[in-house]
Amino acid sequence: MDDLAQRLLDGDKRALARGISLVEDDDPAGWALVREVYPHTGKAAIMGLTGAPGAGKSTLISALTKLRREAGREVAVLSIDPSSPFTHGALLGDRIRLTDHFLDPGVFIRSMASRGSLGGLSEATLQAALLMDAAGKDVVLLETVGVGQAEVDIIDHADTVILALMPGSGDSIQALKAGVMEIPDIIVVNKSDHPLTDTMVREIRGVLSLGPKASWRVPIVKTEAARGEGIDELVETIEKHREHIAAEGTLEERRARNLMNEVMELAAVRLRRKLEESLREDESVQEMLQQVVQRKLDPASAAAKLLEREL
Ligand SMILES: Nc1nc2c(ncn2[C@@H]2O[C@H](COP(=O)(O)OP(=O)(O)OP(=O)(O)O)[C@@H](O)[C@H]2O)c(=O)[nH]1
Ligand SMILES: [Mg+2]
Repeated sequence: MDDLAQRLLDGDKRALARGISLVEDDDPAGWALVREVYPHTGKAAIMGLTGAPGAGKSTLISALTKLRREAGREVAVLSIDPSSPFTHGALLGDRIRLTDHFLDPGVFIRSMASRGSLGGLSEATLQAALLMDAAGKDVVLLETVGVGQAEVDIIDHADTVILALMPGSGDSIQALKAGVMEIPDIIVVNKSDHPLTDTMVREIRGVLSLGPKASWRVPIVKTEAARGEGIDELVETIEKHREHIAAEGTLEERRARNLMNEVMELAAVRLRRKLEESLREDESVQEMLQQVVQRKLDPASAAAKLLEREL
C-alpha cells in the first residue's frame, strides 16, 4: 500500500492534512488515496451543522467536541465556506472558535473554501470526510455557513443535519417556511440567553407543523453554546436521532442515496468535461455544431450523436 495511505490509516494527522489538500486541489493522487482507503470508511458518525453567519455554529461544535473528547472519542471538524475565495485554512482563526482544541492531538481541524475541484465543493467535502473517517475519527463535524439549499447539499453527506438558529433572525425561519432548505433533523436555537428565545421556538414549531408528518419529529433544542448550556441535551438528541435512523433503516438508506448521488455527480462532471473537450478539439464535432447553426441538424439529434460517440 502507498505510504501516504498507510500513514493516514494509522491516524497520522499530517498524512490526513496532506490527503485533504490533494483532494481539494483535485490532484489525481487525492483520488487515488481515497480509492485506497475507501474500504476502511463508514465507521464515523458524520454530523452537519448549518445556519446563518454568527448563529454560533462553531461555538456549538467546540462544545460538542469537548463532550465527545471527554467520552474518549476522536473528533474531526471541517468548516466549509461556500462563499469564500480563501482556502487552506486561511479563515481558521476567525471562523472556527476551536482554540481550546487546537493542541489536542485527538482533534483534527480543517477549513475549506469554494474551489474549482472536480464536482465542486460538495464532492470535495465528501472526499475530505471519507479521509477523516479512514483516519479513525469517530465523529466528523461539518460546518457550513448559510441557510440555502446549496449549503444543505454540501452537508447532505452527514448522517444527521442540524440547523443552528439564533433568536431574532427571521431570515432563517423564512428559509424554512419557503422550502428554500430541506427540513433538518434537529433544530438548535442557540443564544438562549436572548429574551426572544421562546418566541423563536414557537415560531419554528409553527413552521414545522405545516410540513409533512414524518416518523421523526424534528426536535428543537435550546442552547447557550458559549457557556456550554444545553449541550448535554443536544448530544442526547443527536444520539436519539442516530438510533432512530439506524432502527428504521434510514441510516443505510440515506448513505446509499448520498453515495449514489455522489457517483452520478462525479460521472456527470467527468462526462461534461469530456464533451467540452471534444467540442474544443474534435473537428467533426465542430462541423456537426455548424450544421446545427445552419439549421441542417436539430440540437437534440446533435446531442444524441455526441453522447453516442462518448458512451
Ligand atoms: N450571547 C451568546 N453569544 C454566543 C452564544 N454562542 C455563541 N455566541 C457568540 O456568537 C458569536 C458567533 O459565534 P460563532 O460560533 O463564531 O458563530 P458561527 O455560526 O460559527 O459564525 P460563522 O462561522 O462566522 O458563520 C461569537 O461571538 C460567540 O461568542 C450564546 O449561546 N450566547
Ligand atoms: Mg463558524
